[in-house]
Amino acid sequence: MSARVGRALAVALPLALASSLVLAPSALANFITPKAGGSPNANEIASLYKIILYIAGVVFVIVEGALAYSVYKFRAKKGAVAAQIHGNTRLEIGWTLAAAMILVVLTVVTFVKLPSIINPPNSSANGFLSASLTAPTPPNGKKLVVCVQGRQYIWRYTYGNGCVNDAFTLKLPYSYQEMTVPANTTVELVIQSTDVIHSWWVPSLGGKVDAVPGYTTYTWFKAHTGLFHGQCAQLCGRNHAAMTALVHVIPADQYATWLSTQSADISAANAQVSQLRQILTANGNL
Ligand SMILES: [Cu+2]
Repeated sequence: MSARVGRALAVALPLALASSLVLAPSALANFITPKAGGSPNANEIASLYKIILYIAGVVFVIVEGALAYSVYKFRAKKGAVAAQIHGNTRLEIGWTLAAAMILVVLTVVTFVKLPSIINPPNSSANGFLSASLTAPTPPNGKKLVVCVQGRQYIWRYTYGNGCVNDAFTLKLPYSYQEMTVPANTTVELVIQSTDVIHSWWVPSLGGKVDAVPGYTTYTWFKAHTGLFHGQCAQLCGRNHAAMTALVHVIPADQYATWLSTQSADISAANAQVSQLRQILTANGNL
């Protein structure tokens, strides 16, 4: 390789590396950065991730650029004798301080962003509202509670206050796999598991939250209308891959109708089962 080609390469390679890092987030949206756009907490997670990614990218380019430059500039040459260097106090203090400063910046940015990821906001004025006192609660206390129960290998959703302890006595409506919730409403998810550890994860609607037997965990989202796909994110057994989730966000003014239709469908199905049970018992087949 001639010296000119080598010099050109020494410039071109770090440049290519830098531009691929800078352009990657737009070209590979949702591939190397988290999905967002469904809920404020998902958006905040994505923006925090990007800030850290960009800072890390700059550090990576500087360090790798210096490395590539040094490898090229100080490569073995005939007859050359390597310089013997025994430390450089100013340089060492410099990069220790720089690294410490970067950590301080990352810590401050993270703590500034965390509240908007953890604390749910109020539902919008056009949301579907019901009040409850359990955590996590928006400032005005108004939210929709949905209990999410993981079991091998399906998600069950029970809708409304009291879904943790009184779902049966209150005859609360429920559904499997597909959750239906109203738009612009702060939805609190109360997450439990009946068997092994599962993990509730709908990327566009926020972070992953484990469903752990014997414990109750919480998360929230506040979404616009649409369909949001999710997947159990904790290997929970041989059919783990089939444990998908779908969140169907409908306009808030249609929600009451959906709830009553769902309740009516459940009652009708239960009535059919009781009827069948009576017939089978009468026939001596049960
Ligand atoms: Cu699972």
